[in-house]
Amino acid sequence: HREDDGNSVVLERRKQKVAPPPMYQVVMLNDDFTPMEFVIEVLQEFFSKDKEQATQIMLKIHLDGRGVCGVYSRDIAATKVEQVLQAAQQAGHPLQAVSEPIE
Ligand code: NFA
Repeated sequence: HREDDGNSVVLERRKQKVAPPPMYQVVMLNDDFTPMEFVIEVLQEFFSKDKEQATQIMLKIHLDGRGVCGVYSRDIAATKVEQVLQAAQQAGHPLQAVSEPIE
């Protein structure tokens, strides 16, 4: 309840900003058949990782069973999953990916 000095207009407007959209992580799952190099290429092409980042994520998935490839809005995350599944199917690899809300 402070005096209106004109600045309050700007300050109140900031409080009216809408909530950010919920974010989703794209998780890739390990399997015994998809070549490591294919996973690295997918991470570079669809998740904008450089070779070093892509290799680290691939190895994390290989060792832990799953790994986060990126965090996006719901629609973008769903598109990333589709792109991975289509590329894997095209190449004849069983690579799987899912999107899930971040906790
Ligand atoms: N586990 C696979 C292999 O040894 C590599 C892989 C990593 C597959 C990450 C899927 C995801 N060829």
